[in-house]
Amino acid sequence: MNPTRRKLMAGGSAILALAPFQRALAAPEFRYKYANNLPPSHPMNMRAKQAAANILRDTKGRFQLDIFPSSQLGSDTDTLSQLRAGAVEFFTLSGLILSTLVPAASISGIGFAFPNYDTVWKALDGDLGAYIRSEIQGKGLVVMDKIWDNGFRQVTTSTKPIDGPDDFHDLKIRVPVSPLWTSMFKALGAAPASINFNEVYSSLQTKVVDAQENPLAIIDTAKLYEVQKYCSMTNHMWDGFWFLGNRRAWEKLPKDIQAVVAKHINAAGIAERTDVAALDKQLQSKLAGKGMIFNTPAPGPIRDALRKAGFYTEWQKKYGDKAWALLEKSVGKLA
Ligand code: X2X
Repeated sequence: MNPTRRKLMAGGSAILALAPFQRALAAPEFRYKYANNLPPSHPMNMRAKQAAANILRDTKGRFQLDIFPSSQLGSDTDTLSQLRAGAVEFFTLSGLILSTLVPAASISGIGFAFPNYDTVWKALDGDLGAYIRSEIQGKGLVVMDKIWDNGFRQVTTSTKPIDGPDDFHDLKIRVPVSPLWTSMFKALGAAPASINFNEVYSSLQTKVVDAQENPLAIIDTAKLYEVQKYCSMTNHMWDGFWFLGNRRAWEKLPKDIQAVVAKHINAAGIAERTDVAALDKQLQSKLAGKGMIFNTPAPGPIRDALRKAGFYTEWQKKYGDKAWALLEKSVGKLA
């Protein structure tokens, strides 16, 4: 042990005096904000926290990722603007909401397109995902390779279960701010209201709307069961979060730091997919224990209602034949 160190260890006050100096030495060169709309207990935030720790370790303290869950920095709509302006460096956003900037990004949310997770990951880690990412990059944003899971979405209401397409008629249902969501629920005859996620709990509580739709992991972690009675397992669409970055902020990072950040973010995304799928299997009984009443309507009649309303042909036209062919290559004929 060198003499200085021995002296420091001998006197507690000397160690205390050194503490601020150590902090200054350890100050990260880059400190970036990552914003998202989900509660801290959701697997997305749990895994992001791990990724942040791994990144700090592997960059030897040069890069610190500060996580802002629960829309602390603003609604999704606001945060997308902040990301583009560089006020926030990273943001996870549903492709469906991102479609307000990148129209192609909502194609993964087409109603009843994906029968299961296998098909989802093959498409999103394959050609369809590559196409969507190139469209996102075309709008000047950075996007990580691996999309994170939100999940298969289920309908909750405070009024009645959804047994078939007729139960959607005039249903006051909250949908995220996205043309595809509004179009789909209008096609089912519902009365959708576009509301950002940070206002969903209070909108349900004050009965601005009677219903909403989200995967079980969100119904649980955002405590929507406190303000909703019925949960109908419609599995009407799959949804995922692209991990987006501000391009100028990204390009400021040295290549070796970029590589460490991308590696740990993508690995966390893969782990988060497994977490959400596992939760999906357990949560029905947990939520039933909290008083939610579950039912599972047949998907066929709801899908037929969408088809009859022209939903698939309308969106095929909007996305264009190239994008639609990439989707159908993974999931089969839709229209
Ligand atoms: O807003 C929602 O419902 C949520 C949390 O699922 C999305 O981010 C799309």
